[in-house]
Amino acid sequence: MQVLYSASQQAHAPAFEFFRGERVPCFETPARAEFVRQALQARGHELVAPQDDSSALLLRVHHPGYLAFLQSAWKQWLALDPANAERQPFPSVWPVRNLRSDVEPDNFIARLGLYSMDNGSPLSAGTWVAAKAGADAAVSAARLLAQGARGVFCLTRPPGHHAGADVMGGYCFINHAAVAATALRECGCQRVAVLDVDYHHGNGTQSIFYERADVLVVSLHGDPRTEYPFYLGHADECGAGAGLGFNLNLPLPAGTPVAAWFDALETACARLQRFSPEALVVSLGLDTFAGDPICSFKLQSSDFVRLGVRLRRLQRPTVFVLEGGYAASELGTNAANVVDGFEQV
Ligand code: SP5
Ligand code: ZN
Repeated sequence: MQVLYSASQQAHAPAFEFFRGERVPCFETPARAEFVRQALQARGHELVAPQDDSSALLLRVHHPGYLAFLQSAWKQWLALDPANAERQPFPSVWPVRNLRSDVEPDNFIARLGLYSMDNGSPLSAGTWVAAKAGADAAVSAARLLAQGARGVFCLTRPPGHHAGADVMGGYCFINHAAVAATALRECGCQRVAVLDVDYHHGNGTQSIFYERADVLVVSLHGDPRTEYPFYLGHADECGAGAGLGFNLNLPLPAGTPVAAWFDALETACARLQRFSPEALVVSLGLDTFAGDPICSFKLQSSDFVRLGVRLRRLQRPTVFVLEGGYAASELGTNAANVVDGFEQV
């Protein structure tokens, strides 16, 4: 399988995030992509550099004000104080409920809060460059599918599925899966489906397509009553307006056994087949792995082969977009297992 990879995706390298009130080393590291790259190359998959510029398409997924902020955020942070080069900005105030989000404040931290859903999306000097490279990869992947590829893998990081039209969150800045789906629609696919198998609900992807019937979003994830992102991902969220019936959430309790996870995958696959998409985007979070340090599903490395086999049986041209997965040293094996399962059938 062709693997879209850009070395720019390593440019996003913040040092810290917050966990239980402490500043801890980031779980989402450049090493993750390196493990995936090495494993895929070792199994004979070909690395391809993204050839497309996603700039125009990005404006169909994200709001211009958000993109402008993201693109210049580090420069703005340094403008406050050159010593900030060695520090990280975190939001500390958010325009919740009856506060106004229609006026962009002048204060940088206030703008960061306006465009964030949490304090869990650490920024660094290379964040924009890395996330943009992921978007370029997503557009290139769509083009490769349009040219006849059956499967393409986007080795994106930072991940993307928590990023909404105008908000970053959960280590995500640009929603690469949404970019891929939008690019596929543009390539002439009438119906595109997104299947999100990350441990966490892909709130950004759901929100972006919530009122659309041409992009079905199906997600299997930890129940938001106990799991991040907490405020979206319940089973009664079915889409709205023209999109009513085109969003399916399958929340599962933390600790769900492997057999029950694959049962839910069957439910997801049945909905996908009824929709009969001309292309499929898989938000491939590998944080469902039993060894993941921040998640609580139980998949073993061999289960990722089974996932790949099942996805191939859908018989849809498929773009895999890497999302979460924090057991870094096993991430390569798990990603390559999905790809090999997909190509085995
Ligand atoms: C893309 C992706 O996987 N983003 C995940 C963001 C999760 N951020 C919140 C982390 C909360 C960690 N809770 C750990 C509980 C450990 N028992
Ligand atoms: Zn996740």
